[in-house]
Amino acid sequence: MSEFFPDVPKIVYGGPKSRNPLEFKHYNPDEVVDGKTMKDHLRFSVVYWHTFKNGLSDPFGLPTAIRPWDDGSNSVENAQRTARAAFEFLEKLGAPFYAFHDRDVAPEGKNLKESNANLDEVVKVLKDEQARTGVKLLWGTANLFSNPRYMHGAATSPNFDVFAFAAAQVKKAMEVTHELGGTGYTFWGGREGYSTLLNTDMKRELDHLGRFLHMAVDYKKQIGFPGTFYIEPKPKEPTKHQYDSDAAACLNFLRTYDLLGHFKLNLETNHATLAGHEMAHELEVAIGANALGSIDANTGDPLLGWDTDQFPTSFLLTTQCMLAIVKMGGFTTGGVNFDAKVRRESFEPIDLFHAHIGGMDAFARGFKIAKSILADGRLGAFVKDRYRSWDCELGRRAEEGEASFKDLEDYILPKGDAARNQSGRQELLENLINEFL
Ligand code: XUL
Ligand code: CO
Repeated sequence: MSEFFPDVPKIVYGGPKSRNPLEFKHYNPDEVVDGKTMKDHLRFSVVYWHTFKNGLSDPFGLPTAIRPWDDGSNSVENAQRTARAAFEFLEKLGAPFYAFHDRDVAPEGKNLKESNANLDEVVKVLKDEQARTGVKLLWGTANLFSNPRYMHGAATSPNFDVFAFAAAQVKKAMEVTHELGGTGYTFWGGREGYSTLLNTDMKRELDHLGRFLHMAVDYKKQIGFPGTFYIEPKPKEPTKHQYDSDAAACLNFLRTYDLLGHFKLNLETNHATLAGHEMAHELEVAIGANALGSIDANTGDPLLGWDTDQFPTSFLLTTQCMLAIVKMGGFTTGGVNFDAKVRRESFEPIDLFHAHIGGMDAFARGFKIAKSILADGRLGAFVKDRYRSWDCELGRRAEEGEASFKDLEDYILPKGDAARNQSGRQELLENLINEFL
């Protein structure tokens, strides 16, 4: 089927020497690494909202995107045609997964009943297209931020009717995600945060969010949805402060409300940098709590202070991501989900292919570099050796909670000022990473 991208062939692996912009240079889906194909290691996913629905407007200008499948109407037919275009794209790209918000795939009706019926009509097409192509749903989610009803938040709205509406919307979004065999369901905070503390009872809003997520956990059990629940941190935008501000804040929230056993984190690079962290930091925080589930792969612009959602092309960035993910043992239900959009000036459909091919290649290359760094072993050995002074009897007891301040005083007093440090060798290690890039 070649209706919407007639000039684009199926994208194949051409190898690093290929000069064809419509071939992969590094991502060879069928190549087996450690008994698993690259396709299964990386689990690439395309997002519906940016790739098929985003007109590329910005706060200063109108949409620029040419999207032949979209007639601009709010009709179910338009949504169904968009779904077919999406699957032609996914099939040609060879992406094994996609992700959506309920309101990306189907238009909102004049009430919830009509919106649900619209969704059902489009889900039929998605189901057929999934069966036809073998493409799977990585995760679904509900858009609890675009409609003006959510101006004060959804699960944290001061308006109880809005809380109830959001609950009903998530209930339906979970049902369709389950029906489509989604491997996960994501909760991004949307407008769960505040613009000013002057009008906000923060503790009460957080309690409401905790209750909301417990109801979601209960409903997950009730319908037998086996997928993973993800929380996606972001510090700001659209609100001044989003409650799920970073990985550590999310983990604290989940522990406080006794939800940690039910959620993993979906970490997004541009959200990490908005929070003042490197993506690698966020990954380490999540992995340390055994809570890394999936990533929204993108990158920000170092000179712009907002969520520019650009496609990741830096091998250093993808290497850092894949080092953490490989060390964790790889993805289970999660994947590399390109929550990224082409620039407003890249308005033609072909730009969507260039963007995804580049992102997939960057991650494939990062994956291979990470594997080489780990196989080389020098980096891991350096870190292990840096802590070797702990590998003594008292060090062991201190780590295991069996030593007191008095024990440590007894140990160190006779040594005098004996604490001799060694160089952290940051520059040496940065050079070592460059050996592999
Ligand atoms: C917003 C963002 C969302 C979530 C899904 O910055 O990342 O698209 O990934 O709601
Ligand atoms: Co995201």
